[in-house]
Amino acid sequence: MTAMHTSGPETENHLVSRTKDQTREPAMYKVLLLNDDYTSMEFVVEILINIFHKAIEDATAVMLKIHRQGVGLGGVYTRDVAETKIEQVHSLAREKDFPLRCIMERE
Ligand code: TYC
Repeated sequence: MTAMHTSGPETENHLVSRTKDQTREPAMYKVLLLNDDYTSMEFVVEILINIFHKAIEDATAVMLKIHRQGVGLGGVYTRDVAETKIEQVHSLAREKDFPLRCIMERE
């Protein structure tokens, strides 16, 4: 037999039950929207309502924050959900020929 490791839960083919299985919170990621000079304010508000499930008042406030400060928070999600939100935003922006970009950042 070659390259058999000598420790861990399956040593010598015994399945050893762990007495102390760890649980862990999933890593969370901020999805951040970036300002640009061409995407319409109305479109960004629509994105914040339809993709990030914000109320119109919050969506408007976040859009204006991005417009004035360059970046703003869409929401905080697990990695897969954050990746999907970003794809949805970029896909909808491309359909309208807007250059809107968003990024994710581990919390
Ligand atoms: N700066 C854009 C404009 O003046 C509006 C805008 C806001 C664009 C937020 C992108 O993420 C953004 N039309």
